[in-house]
Amino acid sequence: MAVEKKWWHNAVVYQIYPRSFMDSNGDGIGDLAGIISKLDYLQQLGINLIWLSPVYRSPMDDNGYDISDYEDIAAEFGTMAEMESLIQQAKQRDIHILMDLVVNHTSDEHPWFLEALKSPDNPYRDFYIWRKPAADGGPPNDFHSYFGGSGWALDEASGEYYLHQFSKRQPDLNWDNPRVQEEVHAMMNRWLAKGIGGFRMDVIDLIGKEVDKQIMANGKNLHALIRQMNRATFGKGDYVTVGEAWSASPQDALLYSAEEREELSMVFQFDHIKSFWDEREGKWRGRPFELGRFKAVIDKWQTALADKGWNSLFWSNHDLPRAVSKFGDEGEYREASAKMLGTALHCLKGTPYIYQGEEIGMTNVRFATIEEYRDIESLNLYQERLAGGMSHEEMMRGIHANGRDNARTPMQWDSGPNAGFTTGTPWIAVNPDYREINVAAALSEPDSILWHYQKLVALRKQHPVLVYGDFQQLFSEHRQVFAWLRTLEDERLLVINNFSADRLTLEIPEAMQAWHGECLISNYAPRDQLAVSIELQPYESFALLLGR
Ligand code: TEU
Ligand code: CA
Repeated sequence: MAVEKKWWHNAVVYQIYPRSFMDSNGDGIGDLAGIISKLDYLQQLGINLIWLSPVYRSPMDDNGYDISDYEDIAAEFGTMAEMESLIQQAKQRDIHILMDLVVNHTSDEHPWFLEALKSPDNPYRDFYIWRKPAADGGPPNDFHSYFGGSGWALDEASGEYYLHQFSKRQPDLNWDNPRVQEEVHAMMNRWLAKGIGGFRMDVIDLIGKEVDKQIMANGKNLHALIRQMNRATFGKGDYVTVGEAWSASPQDALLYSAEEREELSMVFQFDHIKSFWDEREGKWRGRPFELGRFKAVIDKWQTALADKGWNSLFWSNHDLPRAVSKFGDEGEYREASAKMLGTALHCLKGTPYIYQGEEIGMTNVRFATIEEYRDIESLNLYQERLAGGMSHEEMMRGIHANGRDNARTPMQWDSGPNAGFTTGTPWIAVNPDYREINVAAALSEPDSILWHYQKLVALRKQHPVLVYGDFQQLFSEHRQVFAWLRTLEDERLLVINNFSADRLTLEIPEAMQAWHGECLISNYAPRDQLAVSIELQPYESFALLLGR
């Protein structure tokens, strides 16, 4: 049985990291007014959903993923009136806003936590997770925070420890407490009433944690909590909900996203990213990209979800390196490979996400010193890994390749000072390649990556086969080519991508040699037919709507 059709199935999501998108007032920090000023640009790109990384009030220990008031806007980003204006002005352009729902943890400045700190009897104490010290007075167990050090922090006043999976300024909420559930649901409903399109749910796989068993992801209550949230909030309307789930297997993804489960619209999982991380050192000692591995992971997900669940498609986000740097070529073939990656992404099954700047082929940054970095993860883990014996050079290589600030340097709007992002001093330095790589240049070049992306976004609306077609991999043993066929009733779409800088000859099996049709998109001369063999250019890719 096919999935039930939804309005957003053919939509493309654009992710905005507000701090780095557009600064309207010269303080060096992107803001809501800056986003509003770029809505026409986004409308022209054709996207219908914006995932807005957090703009709530926050001490910004983790750039807003540490929230001290879910119902107010950080002063540096603007006001609630501007947020409401953004929602309305986007809607006039048929764009809906997905708010980032960060409810695994709050900031340590959230009033709930400030109350909880007052005493173990405080009514808010149980909003968080407290344990007595171990026999030696140290943390209750050896659970480690993702941002370095113990995942337990001592509250000196009471002598108890609280759990924080991320920084110690991000205490974990206790989702076993019904009052936490009620408060969060009520908050979500007030946001929905403002007219947003739904939520992207930060680390949602962690909320069912079973702390004493050290089970953090996929705890036993996880899916019950999500179903309950669905019933209490977004399930009442036609909203889009995206669950960030680093831990998800395809089987888990079906639990989150299968229609009849009444949980979420889709999952946002990282198998294709994690498969290039080192088993011990994680992303700080990444493995080189290898297409075979990549194809196997994508194939696994395309096949497993098929028409029972719904997946997100992305090459990058605010936690990851730039797509073209990771999976393509930053140098000679930057444009060709960025277009190829765009084509591959939009021709898979699921909902494509464009991370800000991807549509112009922005690249990783390589700051020379650790002082130029801003991300709490890179800064903390630099200290921790060096203390553990890793060399400065190796850790810097890890940060250059996979650090989160790669995605967080300012959006490159033009070739003027600070890439047109700010008239002041940007909170993090602009990537020096902005003189060549910027929106103004892309807009004026008919062949640019930007117009290629615009075309891809439009194609998903025009051809249901891109949205609903079955996925079948072709040439699965090939080491440089990733190709597939999408089929929907009598429509067939052939997609061929050369994931390498090599010119190569692709031998076509006899049964396919006569295939021909309409070339929907390509990054070299359009092709309208196959033959006994075809010569592929470096990073060449094309999609052919096959005729009968
Ligand atoms: O990310 C979840 C998360 O697990 C990442 O921090 C991940 O561990 C890291 O990027 C990989 O090394 C979400 C947000 O997307 C991220 O920005 C937040 O820092 C984090 O949650 C905490 O809210
Ligand atoms: Ca600003």
